[in-house]
Amino acid sequence: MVRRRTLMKAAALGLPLATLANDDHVPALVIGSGYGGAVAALRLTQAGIATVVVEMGMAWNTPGSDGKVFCGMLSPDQRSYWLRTTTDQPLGYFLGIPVNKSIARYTGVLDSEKFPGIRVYQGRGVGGGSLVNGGMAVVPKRDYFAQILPSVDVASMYDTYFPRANAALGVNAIDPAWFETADCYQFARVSRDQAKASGYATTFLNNVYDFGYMKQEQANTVPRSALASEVIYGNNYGKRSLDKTYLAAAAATGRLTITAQHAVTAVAPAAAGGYSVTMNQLDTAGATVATKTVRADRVFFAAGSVGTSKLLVAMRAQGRLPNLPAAVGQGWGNNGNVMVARANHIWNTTGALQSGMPAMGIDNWADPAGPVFAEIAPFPAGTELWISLYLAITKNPNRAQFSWNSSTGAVGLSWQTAQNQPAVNAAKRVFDTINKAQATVYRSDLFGPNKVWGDDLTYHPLGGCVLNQATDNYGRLPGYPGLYVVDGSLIPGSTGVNPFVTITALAERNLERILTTDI
Ligand code: FAE
Repeated sequence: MVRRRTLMKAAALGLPLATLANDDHVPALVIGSGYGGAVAALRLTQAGIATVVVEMGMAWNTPGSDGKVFCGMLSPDQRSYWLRTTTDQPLGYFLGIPVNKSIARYTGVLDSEKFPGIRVYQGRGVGGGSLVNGGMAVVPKRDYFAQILPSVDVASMYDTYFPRANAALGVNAIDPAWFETADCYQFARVSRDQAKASGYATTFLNNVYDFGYMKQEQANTVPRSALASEVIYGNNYGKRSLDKTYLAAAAATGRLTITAQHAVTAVAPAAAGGYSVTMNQLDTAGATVATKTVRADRVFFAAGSVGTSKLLVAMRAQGRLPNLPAAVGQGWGNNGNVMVARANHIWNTTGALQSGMPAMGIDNWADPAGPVFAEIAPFPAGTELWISLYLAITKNPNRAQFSWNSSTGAVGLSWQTAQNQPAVNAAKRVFDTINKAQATVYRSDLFGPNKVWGDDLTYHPLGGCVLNQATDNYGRLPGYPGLYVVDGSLIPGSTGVNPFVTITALAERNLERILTTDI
């Protein structure tokens, strides 16, 4: 079992960190510590099952030489990116000039994983995407959820599992009166007023960032985080990331251990029963310092849409899990993500101070000619730029597949940038209308020289191991009792809103069933 001394030492720091040793045997092993993994960790440990979460990224609990755990967005250092020597900002240009900078290669918190047709941004560390995301906690539209996951009972999701997820995630609503006066949301008010004047409705977005803390930031009574341009490289304060919610609650049961900086490379049936799980222990430069194999009675795949899909496709191709269904690796999508920015008139100032946490979206989802749900995104550069930025979520029907490439020994993703054209078309309808009504133009200098659309990146990878296709209706992998998928790979490429509440609620539903019938 897990070495007790290490465990106790680390527990004093808050997280029950412990390093697995070769040949350890564990009842339940969870691969990855994002939303799906954190739900599995909490519900398994609450049910009395000792659970080990294996996470390839770091436990972000130690301040750097600047006294902070995470680096700021305006001064990225090695902590910002996963194993890169230059930053890869979503907006990589300004006035058409590249703005990325050199950094030391390090196991940083944000991964920009490059496939031929798309860059997929993902969190790396204990807490997964919750460490780097915008915190927007949005329940999908009920009729759209019913369309994308027809095998799931919709009433139980909306009556039980979405509320359960929101409560455990610590979701809170912004005070609308404060929103109207806060300097840090001037950018959102400008975009809202322009949307309204162009015939579009807007809606407040809930968040897991503590809006009470943000009010104090605005009042200058606490150290700033969202108001200090912190978001995609981590928040030093204010954010209820999973290490403070689900994982902390799992730790409180006394049955959780977390093995950080270990990347799982193989899962296969073990002769002695259960599954053998092989992993590489990584140093902060990403080098393997040890390889270990442990045995687990049950394995929960929670490495995210890309991580889980890559691992399962490789295991099938390598003959370690040869009977996985053909649907494993299929049905991947980018949630229709596309980014765009508009240039405002000189009198429409968006504010030098902008909260890193978005709080409002333009809701044009009901438009049958091109549904769009566009988050009004901050551009927290610390100076007035007159820019209105948006992340549009659209109903792009295109999907891609993961497949094993025997010559490179790696798993590839077939997505082509051109497959994102339906997303661009839908977003263009909305923002052309706003530009026309406002007599404004697009910024064409931020995503590349003369490039209006940020169409080659996504923050919302979904699918690859779709519920009721690649798994049964609760995430069980057919033919392999004791193997489960619990993360965003279950969702077929689209959820119409920012995805983590959907991922969390679906994991809650599936874990409840798995615990009552399998364990
Ligand atoms: P995820 O959270 O990605 O966790 C997977 C974990 O597994 C990661 O910690 C990996 O390091 C780890 N892992 C991967 N492979 C391995 C391996 N082989 N061995 C061990 N560990 C491994 O998966 N969503 C919203 O709803 N609202 C937002 O405001 C929002 N903003 C975002 C902003 C950014 C910059 C990004 C990148 C994402 C954003 N998202 C947002 C998306 C959201 O974070 C994402 O859908 C979830 O984190 C996905 O949850 P999963 O559990 O699927």
